[in-house]
Amino acid sequence: MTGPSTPLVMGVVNVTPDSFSDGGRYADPARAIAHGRELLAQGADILDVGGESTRPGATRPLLAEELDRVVPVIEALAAAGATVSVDTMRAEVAERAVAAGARIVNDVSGGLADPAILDVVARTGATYVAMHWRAHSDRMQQFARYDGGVVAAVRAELGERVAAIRAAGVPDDRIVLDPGLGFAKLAEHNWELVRNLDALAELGFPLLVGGSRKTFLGRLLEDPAGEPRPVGEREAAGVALSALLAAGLGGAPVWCLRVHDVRAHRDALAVAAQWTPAADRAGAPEEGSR
Ligand code: PMM
Repeated sequence: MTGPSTPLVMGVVNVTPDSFSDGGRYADPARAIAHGRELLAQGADILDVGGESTRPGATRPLLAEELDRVVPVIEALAAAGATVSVDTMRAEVAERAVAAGARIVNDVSGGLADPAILDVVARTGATYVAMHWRAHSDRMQQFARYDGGVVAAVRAELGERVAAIRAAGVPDDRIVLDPGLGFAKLAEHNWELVRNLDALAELGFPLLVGGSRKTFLGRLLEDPAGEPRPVGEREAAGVALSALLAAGLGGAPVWCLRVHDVRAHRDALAVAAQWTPAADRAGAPEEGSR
């Protein structure tokens, strides 16, 4: 998989009662399907369907709950022609999701939570997104310590995940890596990572970045009393981040951006694309036009 010059846009479809970013708005499958269709119409390249909230402090759903949430939504969106990704840490959910039409398994634990997920990925031929992760969300912030520097640690730990993923039989051209913004990270760790994506790109895989609406943006925009900007009011900062990453300011190309408001981020990418070579630019003028 080679990175295009403009990143792909992955639209988030959280089928959860408690996600921090969209707090249960699409918990009902019918509403989640309608939301997914809307994101497709806004220009999403991939729809990421998840049934487990990973917001800091979240507790895990039962396996049966997670399956009930995601399988009907994946079936409907894949049937509507979407490229669907399943956001899960569980092998069984990954297996059922691929059977329902998902082509990408997005595992925020990079195979650490349920190592059998790697066998499912190898067997089914799915593309695998391995995110940097240290612990489940109820205790992950205890692990936000990086004595030798966050970039070196994330790079080394993702490198270990790549070894495990390869050992399970997943070919390199189906592996994508993700720095895991907000997962066992303090605000400054996230900024350090987005400024140094070149170090992660050196591992040799496409990169996916998910910064949309996260706490580090809320902290950046905190009010004079030190209160973080509420989650629903962080979109503009996330859009700015997407534009800067798409323009290459992360130090390496980004293959895909995981976002909530697809239309706003698409607009940002259209602006950033004005700095890429004309041949790669969507909407580049035909020869002779002015
Ligand atoms: N973040 C969340 C969930 N899934 N998957 C990947 N690959 N990368 C991320 O950064 C990521 C993810 C948490 O955000 P949400 O609650 O808004 O979905």
